[in-house]
Amino acid sequence: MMNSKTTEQGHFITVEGGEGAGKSCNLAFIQTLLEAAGKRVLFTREPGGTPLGEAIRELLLGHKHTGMADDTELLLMFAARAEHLQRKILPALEQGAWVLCDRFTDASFAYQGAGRGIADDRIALLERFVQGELRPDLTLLLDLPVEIGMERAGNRSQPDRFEREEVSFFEKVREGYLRIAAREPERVRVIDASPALEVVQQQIADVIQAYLESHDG
Ligand code: Z5A
Repeated sequence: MMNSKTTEQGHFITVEGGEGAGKSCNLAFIQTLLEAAGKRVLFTREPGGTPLGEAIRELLLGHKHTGMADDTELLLMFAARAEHLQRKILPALEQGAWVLCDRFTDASFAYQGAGRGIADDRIALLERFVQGELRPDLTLLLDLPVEIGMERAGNRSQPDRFEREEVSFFEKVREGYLRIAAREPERVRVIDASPALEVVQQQIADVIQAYLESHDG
């Protein structure tokens, strides 16, 4: 699907990272860069992005179901994703928008796979079922040591169900993300998110600029 793109079809860009990696501030920066290049951008997020998806997000991140089984967590992520794809992402791409998404399926491999221990091939089964051949065109992975991320995120008054996990969980998530990046270096560009914001944003601007130059037609 996305790999045999026509000129009218949009582009699908995702941003990933561990706890406190700085996705929120950098997503706004990426949107600005794309819009300055004349692209029509649809910003969205996972889990969520649609009314039903946001309701599923509440179930996943809230504290009502703290003992949720790992498979349930994974299936809810993909249920929200199916809705998101059908109702929002695919129609936007078909209309030529640049979809900028805060997390996508790499997060399922990192959190439910590497973090919770669900085998990659089981996740890949759902990926194929829900997405077919669709994969992001470009993914920016904001990477930083877990302690720095936790320190940055630490000021939140109400940690969600994931943010209550141990350091060891987030170490596994980070390793999971880095394995994906090592496997798919063309798609997944690793950004060192540990220095000052302007240094991080310079790296991001370079990646976006290079992507725009190689895909503008
Ligand atoms: N999840 C999953 O398990 N499986 C899936 O398939 C999907 C998701 C799709 C919700 O995600 C949870 O869902 C997530 C994974 C799981 N759980 N966790 N953890 P989320 O993306 O909504 O939640 P989040 O990861 O906690 O994101 P966040 O709260 O938006 O954090 P962030 O965007 O990465 O960080 P930030 O708020 O931009 O920055 C944190 C602080 O650091 C803030 O005060 C900034 O001003 C500061 N900051 C940022 N950059 C810098 C630099 N460079 N220097 C100094 N300070 C900085």
